[in-house]
Amino acid sequence: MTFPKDFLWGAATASYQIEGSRTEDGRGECIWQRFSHTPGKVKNGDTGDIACDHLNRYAEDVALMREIGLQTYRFSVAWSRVLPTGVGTVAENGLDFYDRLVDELLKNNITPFVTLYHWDLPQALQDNGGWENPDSVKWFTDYTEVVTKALGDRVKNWITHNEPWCVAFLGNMFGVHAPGKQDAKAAFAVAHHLLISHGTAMNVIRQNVADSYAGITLNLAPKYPETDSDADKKAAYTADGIQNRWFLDPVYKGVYPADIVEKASEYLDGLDLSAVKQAAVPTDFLGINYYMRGIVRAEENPMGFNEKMADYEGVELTAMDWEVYPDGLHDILVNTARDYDVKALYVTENGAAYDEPEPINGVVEDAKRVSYLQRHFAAAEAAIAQGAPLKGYFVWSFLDNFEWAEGYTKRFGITYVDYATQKRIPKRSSLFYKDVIKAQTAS
Ligand code: IFM
Repeated sequence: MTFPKDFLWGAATASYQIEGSRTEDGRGECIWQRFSHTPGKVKNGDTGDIACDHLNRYAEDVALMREIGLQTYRFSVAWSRVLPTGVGTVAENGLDFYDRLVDELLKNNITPFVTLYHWDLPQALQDNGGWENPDSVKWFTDYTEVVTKALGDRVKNWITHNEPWCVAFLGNMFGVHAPGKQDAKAAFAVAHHLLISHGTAMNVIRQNVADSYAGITLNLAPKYPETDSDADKKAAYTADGIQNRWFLDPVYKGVYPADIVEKASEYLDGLDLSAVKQAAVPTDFLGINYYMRGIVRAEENPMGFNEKMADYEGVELTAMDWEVYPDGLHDILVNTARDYDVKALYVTENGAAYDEPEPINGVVEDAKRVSYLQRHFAAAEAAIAQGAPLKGYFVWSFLDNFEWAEGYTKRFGITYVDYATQKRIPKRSSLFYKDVIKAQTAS
């Protein structure tokens, strides 16, 4: 493989998934704390109370990043660690943690990419309507003000939101993520306010951070028609509209896709859709999280389609039962660059969960993940050759961690975490990644 010399190689995590989040440490409760402590919501009753204890072990973790050779690290800030009730008084000790983390990264020559919102809304704000409340735009803008003022002298790379589709639909329509609502109207309202708040936060970042480099991360999935029939093609276009265009069009064109507005009209009542023009503040880059494709066929139901993610025989699956489909990464990178005015693209997440063997001689042999990454890197390389302006790649994830509703049952890390002892143990994939980075950055 040959990537451009200035290509950035990194790994990603998120606050609630690794830090350890107890209110005793001064942070305010967040919606994932409430959700995971509610019986029946997360497998085995797992919570993020301790997670990877990164809050106390961040220096050791940064040393490990350096050992792998990571050039960049994407992490998120826990809103309620900085502002325990989401607004108002800043918890200085919370902010200090990120201050120390950033300094440690820079000391080790690792460039931080900071995500402002990766799903852990302060519970106090949820109690006040959460992202359904139009005031959420201001709450998020004010929070962005606090964080960028504190870290913006050293952090140049900012991501406003992580995967707003998941926040809106997994959290509010399907109820499998916090806050656990099952209300389609609420989900569309949440998506609307997330999009507008992306734009208002972009303006704050521009104001507070000299030489800022900022964008948003979307979980995009290419949608393929099951057959060549016109009906299936149309259905695939609709599926693309709901997951991809619903977010891309506002961010890059300032409008919602008309076909989906029409199809989803019953859920959009009461929203001022034109306000989404505020989302179209020019970005420096788009982050794409890629995990899966959709295979779509026409069906007679309100949305006109049915989508499957590889529920057929013989297909290669990860432990999440997600199909391994590297070509989808190639396609989504090339198609997004073709259809939208993106200046640069980053794979801000890609990786896989597998049932891992026990460590042998201090290494976890995760051959499947090595092969997964190898093939996805090759797909990314092919997309660059076709003109996609891909500038970097963040493997998900640096550490095994709290995989939301799956708790600790799914391990995505290139580093194994023994949760009983908090020992970090390298997986073969981190050694493979180290070799890739070394080869690609050798001058
Ligand atoms: O763990 C998540 C991450 O928080 C967001 N993107 C998908 C990952 C795997 O499910």
